[in-house]
Amino acid sequence: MEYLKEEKIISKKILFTGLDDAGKTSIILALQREFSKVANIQPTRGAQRRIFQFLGKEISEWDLGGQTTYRISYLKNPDKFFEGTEIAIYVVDIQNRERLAESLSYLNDVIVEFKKLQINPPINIFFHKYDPTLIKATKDELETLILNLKKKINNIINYNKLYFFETSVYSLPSIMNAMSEILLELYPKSRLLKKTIEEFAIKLNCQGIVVIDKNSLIIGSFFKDHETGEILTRSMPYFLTLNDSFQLEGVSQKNQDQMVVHRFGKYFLFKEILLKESGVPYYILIVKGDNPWDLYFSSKDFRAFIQMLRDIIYK
Ligand SMILES: Nc1nc2c(ncn2[C@@H]2O[C@H](COP(=O)(O)OP(=O)(O)OP(=O)(O)O)[C@@H](O)[C@H]2O)c(=O)[nH]1
Ligand SMILES: [Mg+2]
Repeated sequence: MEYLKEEKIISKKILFTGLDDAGKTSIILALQREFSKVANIQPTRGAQRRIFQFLGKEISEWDLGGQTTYRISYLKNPDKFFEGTEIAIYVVDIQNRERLAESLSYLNDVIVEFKKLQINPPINIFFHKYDPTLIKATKDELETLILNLKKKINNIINYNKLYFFETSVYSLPSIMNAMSEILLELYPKSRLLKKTIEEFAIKLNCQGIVVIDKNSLIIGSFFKDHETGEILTRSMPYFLTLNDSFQLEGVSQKNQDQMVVHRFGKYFLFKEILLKESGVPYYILIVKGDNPWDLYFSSKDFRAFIQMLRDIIYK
């Protein structure tokens, strides 16, 4: 009880809700790069909670299993399940057209409970299963569907903080970008992080930088242009996965280890960075078009940059 009380004060509650089979748990697992679990996913039983760190603060993540019996119990006990929500993520399976109306109706039920509890968290609606293959086959149809859904939601639901995203577990950047944007909103210091990263990139003539944490959440980035941003965000999950696989194989990662990929005449440099002894690792991916790159991560400027990140995140 004491623990719960304390947790309530120090951690921020983020709530995943929506119908069963919408893809909530898959999104959470994909961010953790638990792909074998994503492939064998089972319906979530009741409320599953996990605590994780984001920018040095605790986030308490609630994944509410969406089967009817559970949904009824959440609506009956809103103070147990919805109370204290600081961010809500409402997942809609856009491929299941037959259940769209049911999904919007439950969204409305959740909002009614929020209002009764007198809480007003941002509700981020994920139009999920917006798969790359589907976009290829039926782009116009999909766009019309999303547009109509947004209109409908805005018409039938009276809530001042609704935000929309299109996501798919088959496009990791879609989830990474959405979740990062949503979580960074919680941290006023995220603007300072962005500025620091930008200044460092310009000073060292980098074309792009992404700083990301263990949960695939982007904590800041800078891109010279849109194309560089696309390449970096698209390749980041693979660098992370490759890095995971080295660790799984028991290959110890020494501090000076880095991965370098040469492509399009550019150097992509990836490195794990520890901002705190025994703390969670962060990762940095840099793209530089020219030399010198070999001693890059041991440069004085790089060390100063890391120190600045450390100061912003932990002080
Ligand atoms: N095509 C496609 N399928 C997905 C996507 N995300 C999840 N799925 C599939 O959707 C099904 C349900 O996924 P879950 O993550 O278990 O859904 P959930 O919302 O957690 O369901 P409950 O726990 O019952 O509330 C699984 O078969 C997933 O493989 C996606 O982006 N695209
Ligand atoms: Mg689930």
